[in-house]
Amino acid sequence: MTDLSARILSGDPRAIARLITLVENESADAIPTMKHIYAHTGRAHVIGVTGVMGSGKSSLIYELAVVYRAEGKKVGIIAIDPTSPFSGGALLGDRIRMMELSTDSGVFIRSMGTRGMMGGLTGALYDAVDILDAAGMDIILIETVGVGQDEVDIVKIADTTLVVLVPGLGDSVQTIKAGLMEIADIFVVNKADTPGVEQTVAELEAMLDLATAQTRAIPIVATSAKQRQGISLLKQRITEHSEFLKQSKQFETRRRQRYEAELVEIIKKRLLAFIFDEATLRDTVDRCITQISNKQLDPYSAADEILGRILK
Ligand SMILES: Nc1nc2c(ncn2[C@@H]2O[C@H](COP(=O)(O)OP(=O)(O)O)[C@@H](O)[C@H]2O)c(=O)[nH]1
Ligand SMILES: [Mg+2]
Repeated sequence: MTDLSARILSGDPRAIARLITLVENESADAIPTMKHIYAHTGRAHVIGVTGVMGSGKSSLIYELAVVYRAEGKKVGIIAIDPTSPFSGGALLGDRIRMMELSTDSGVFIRSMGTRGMMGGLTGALYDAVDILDAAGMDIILIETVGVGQDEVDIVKIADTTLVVLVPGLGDSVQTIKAGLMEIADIFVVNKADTPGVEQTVAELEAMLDLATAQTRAIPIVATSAKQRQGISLLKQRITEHSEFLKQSKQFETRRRQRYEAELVEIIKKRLLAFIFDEATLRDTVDRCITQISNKQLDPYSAADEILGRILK
């Protein structure tokens, strides 16, 4: 047991922050601790919150956290900020309200940047979730801005995925990407204090009626994070989804998918490190690159050769 492991398991926020920084930096120093704490993971309910910028994801997360805290639950929050190369650099707008929570010892808030990270954020995000889980968080909320692959990847990590929409974007529902529709376990129509909420909910309902092969009706919850309305109902729907997962055995299926994705990330990272490392196949890689530039070799054949070296 490393000293850091013991501190993580006791829920020490400084230790949590330090270990997340280590995994973000892909430091080998994190690995012994990650191994030690792993047996203590798997308890937390992981909630992914995705949707377009400005739809109120951070505000909703804040309000949900308040509701969970009122029940005595410990809450971990991870905000994924694709624009920030720095850890700890939360979007400014989120900060003011989140600051209020950050003085609560039952809440841990972390922003993780994706830009400039080799191989993206995914590996570090799996680790961060495990760290918060081992540190005793009952609920882990992950905010992702709905851009690129992020919102689709979130389903691999989250037990429950919330897709947040807002009224007043006219044909917003129609323009939601198919991928985003499919990942929703619960739809949230936030900013219900603004005009057009009924229409958006109706459009969503109509669209969900058309969707085929559903094993469960996808709930739609209208909320106003601003006026603190619909938050308890949203929490209730999340709890119901969690119960549904457990009863239908989908919980296990989803968790297995998450563990597979996590394993893939680790193996991918190690394999690439092995291939491109100075000490192992770097010379072969450099020679292949030279031959590729001279058109003596194509990249596929080069990959065959390099992988052949590992597999033999
Ligand atoms: N009217 C209204 N504004 C909201 C509501 N929720 C959030 N906002 C505002 O919408 C803006 C974006 O909110 P934020 O939580 O940062 O959205 P995010 O980008 O999805 O995280 C902020 O100015 C919030 O104050 C709501 O329910 N009603
Ligand atoms: Mg936000």
